[in-house]
This record gives sequence, C-alpha cells and structure tokens, in this order.
Amino acid sequence: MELHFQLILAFLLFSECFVETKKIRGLSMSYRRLYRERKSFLCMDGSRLIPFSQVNDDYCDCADGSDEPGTAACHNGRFYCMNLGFRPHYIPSSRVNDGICDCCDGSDEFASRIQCSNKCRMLGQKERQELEERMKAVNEGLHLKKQLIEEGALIWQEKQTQLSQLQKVAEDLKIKVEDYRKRKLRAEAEKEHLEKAIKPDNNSVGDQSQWLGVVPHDSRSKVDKDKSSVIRGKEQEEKTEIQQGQNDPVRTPPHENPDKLPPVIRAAQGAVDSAVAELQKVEEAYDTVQMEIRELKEKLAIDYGPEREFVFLLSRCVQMAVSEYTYTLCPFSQVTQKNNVGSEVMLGKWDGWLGPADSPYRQMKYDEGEACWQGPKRSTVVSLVCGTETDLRSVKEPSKCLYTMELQTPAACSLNTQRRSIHNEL
Ligand code: MAN
Repeated sequence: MELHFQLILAFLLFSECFVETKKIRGLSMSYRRLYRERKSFLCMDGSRLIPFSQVNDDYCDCADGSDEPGTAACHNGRFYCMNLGFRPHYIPSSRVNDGICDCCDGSDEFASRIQCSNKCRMLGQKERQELEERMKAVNEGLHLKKQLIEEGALIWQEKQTQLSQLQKVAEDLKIKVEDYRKRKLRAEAEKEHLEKAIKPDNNSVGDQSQWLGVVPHDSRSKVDKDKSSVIRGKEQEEKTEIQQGQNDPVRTPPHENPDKLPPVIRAAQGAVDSAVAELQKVEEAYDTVQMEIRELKEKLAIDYGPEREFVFLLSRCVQMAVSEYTYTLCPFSQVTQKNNVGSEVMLGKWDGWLGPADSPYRQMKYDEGEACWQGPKRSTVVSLVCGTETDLRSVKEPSKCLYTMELQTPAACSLNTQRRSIHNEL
C-alpha cells in the first residue's frame, strides 16, 4: 500500500515537473509564480487575458511578449538562461532555437537541430579565477597605494620647503633690488653733478664746445683732481678732437658718443651703466623667483585626492607609442603628441578633475591644446584605473583632435574599485 502511494506521488511529481518544465522554460525564479498553471494568463502589461494553454505555444498573443518566454514567437520577448554555475542572464527570445548556443547551459536550444553542451561550470571557474586575480591586483594596488601616499607626503613636504626657501630668496632679492635702485640713482646723480660741473652753460648741452669749459675748482671730483698727467693729456687730445669735430657736417652729440666724453663723465657713465646692469640682473632674478613661486603655489593649490595619493604623479611623465605617434602625459601639467618626424603637438594643458560627483578622481581633463586644422582645440580626457603599475594602458582619438587615455596606477585603487569589480562580475 505504502509502495503504491509512493509510486503515485512520484508520478505526480514527475508530471508536475514535466508541466512546469514545458511551461516555465525561459523564466527566472522570481517570475515563475506568475506562470503557475491556471485557467488563464494575464499578459504582464495587463493588456490581455488569454487561456493559459496559449502560454509558450509559439504564437505571440501579448504585446509585451510575456506569453512566450520560452519561444521565439514574440519579437520583444526575452528568454532567461539559468546558467547554473555561471551567471544567469536574458537573451532576446528571437535567439531561442536559432541553431546557435546562446545560454552556456544550452537551454535556449531545447528543440533545435543542434546539441549544446553545458559550458557554465567551465566559464564560472574561469571567471572566478579572473576575479580572484583581479582582486589580488586590487589588493596589491591598495598596498602600493600606501607607499605612493608616503612618497607623495615627502614630495609635498619638499615642495612646501622649496616654497618657503624661494620666498626667503625673494625677500632678499627685493632688498637687493631696492639697494641697487638706490645705487643706480646715486650713480646717475653723480654723473649729472659732474656734467653740470664740467659744463658752465647748462642751457647749451648740444654744443660740444661746452665740454671745453673750465671745470670749477670746487666742483671737481676727487677722481678729477687726482687725474694723472697722462689722463689730462688724453683729455686735451679729446678736447682738440671735439673742437675739430665742430666743423664736421654731421656731428654726434657727446652724450651719444661715449668716446668723445671727458673721461670723468665717461667714468661716471660707466658707473651708471654698471649700476643699471646690476639692477637689471637682480630684477631679473627677482622676477624669475617670483615666477617660480607662482608656479609652485599653483601646483600646491591642485587637489591631489583625499590622501594626496596623486601627488607623486607630479614627478612622473608616462609615454605610449600608438601608430606613428608617441604620446606623453605629464600629469597635472600637459599632454603632447610627437610624430615620427619629431614634431610635437600640445594635446592639452591640465584643467582639472572631470569624474562624476561621487568619484571625481576617476577622470582628468587637459584642454586648450593646439588648434586642430579646421577643427576644435585639441583636448584630452584621461581615465584613471586601478593597476599595480603607473603607466598608460591605452591612447585613442575617438573623434578628430579629441583624445582619450587610460592611465593605470595603484593610486586609483580603492575599496570601491574592489566592490565595483565584484559587482560587475555578478
Ligand atoms: C595631426 C595629429 C592627429 C590629428 C590631426 C588633425 O596629424 O595631431 O592626431 O587628428 O593632426 O589634423
């Protein structure tokens, strides 16, 4: 009796399974309950009520294709591949029994001329292995990132020290500039004084004969007083020259021809010239230091990530050769492209982070590059991806003069990357 009962139960279960298999093919678990055998079936979009016998009967009754989850009858239907051991997914139901194995478990070719072997286990294993390797890489990346953060902290400190040193140099140079300005003014005043002293009539500067005037005894400079007879003799020669020069058709005013100036004025002019040159030198040095300070301050004002994990990139340029070009990315500075003849084109200067609000450090923007022939100014978007090396992974020009780069670096690794890669696999 008991055996009899068990046989009946087994038969019922088998027939249930048979019905279920026939009816539920192409459905995910969560949808199965909606396809339990009953008298009628309500299309998922609620548009029609059809007899249940029309479900999976290879004729499309519902506008949303929901009555044919297991056949190719509806153009908009979708078939669920269970893919045990791998990842379940949907395929367009037009691919059901089309002679191509789409589901790794082969369930889409249940009434096909071909036989599909079940590859899900193998695919699952391969994927899990890849995921494991990727996770290992992310973990290694996270470890390396710590080192880069430390390296970055040192670079940051160095830059701060450099800034305060430059500021100190600038302060000193500023004092020097003031000092040399005063020196120049003094030399000019001295020269003017001497000129006045030598020229009795100040109103006729252009007249070279003025240089012949007797220098008043009191106003002679010490240098003048101490002049040797050789110098005085030379001066006499010059005076003669000047006198002779008066008859020249075109005369050069003495202040424009230093050779014709009296030695004392020439010496004073020399002092002015060297004071001007010295001043120029310190002014130039001051300007250079100020420029360096400006540049350094600009670099220090950049956002290098929450842990300054990207600071280390300041001292690294990365390169990649793609077809006839070599691309160079100097992070936070610029991107260039060199052709095989050696001419370089600027593909953009650092503009800022471009990533979405929740992860801004995923993309960098470099713009205002060299203008493209009949096109926009060149610009580059750099996507940062987690990797164990800091290097370019790819360079593309998806549209004319707009470039994209993929920069892999441990600094881009985060627990989110880890989560994202797991999520992508599931
Ligand atoms: C150069 C390169 C190319 C770019 C063209 C546009 O050849 O910069 O990348 O597409 O100019 O003329």
